[in-house]
Amino acid sequence: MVCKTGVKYPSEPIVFQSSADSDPEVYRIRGFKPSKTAFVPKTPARERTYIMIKPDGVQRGLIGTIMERFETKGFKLVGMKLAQPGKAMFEKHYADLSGKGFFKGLVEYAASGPVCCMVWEGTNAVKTGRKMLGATKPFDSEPGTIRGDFCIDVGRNVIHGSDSVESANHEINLWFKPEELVDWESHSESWVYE
Ligand code: IDP
Ligand code: MG
Repeated sequence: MVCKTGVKYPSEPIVFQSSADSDPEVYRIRGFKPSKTAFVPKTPARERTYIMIKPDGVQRGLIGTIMERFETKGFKLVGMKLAQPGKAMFEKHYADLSGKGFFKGLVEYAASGPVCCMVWEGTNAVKTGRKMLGATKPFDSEPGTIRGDFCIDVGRNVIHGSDSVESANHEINLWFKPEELVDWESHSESWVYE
């Protein structure tokens, strides 16, 4: 088998190509002709998610603690920066909530201090990231989740995480230039993935 494991963005499934067809020794040992059926990899596609520690999380010194959770989970950090872009950026970021009564306050809160912007990569990173964050309202968040452990009010819920692959792609493009994202191979890859 020839195994292609380079992780690309947007992520591609791992493709295995049989080399046995052209190898008479493999054919002799097996004793039967290799199947022509395509090999379907069982590993789901890798994803990237946009995670942002909001101004309250930054002010309260939670950057290290929150990053540690994603890092020790096994996700790979591919982009990170501190930013304080102003209200217009958050109006774009939260555009889908512009009709909500809390929108103005949300934008003011988000723009009130630096935010820590991150892109984390891994299998099911979007859905898993949401589980790690917990529910939007900290009261509904389970202990063990970030919001469940570190906050009380919905208007000060310390962290943002993309809610779908589509919005992750949109948010990553909004917050990061392509050259700010780093494609690198983690030495732990084979200790995190089967
Ligand atoms: P999410 O952050 O869990 O995706 P959204 O519904 O997308 O939740 O809302 C975005 C952010 O808006 C929340 O994280 C929270 O900071 C704020 N928010 C949501 N609902 C309320 C509310 O009822 N009052 C005040 N702020 C809210
Ligand atoms: Mg949301």
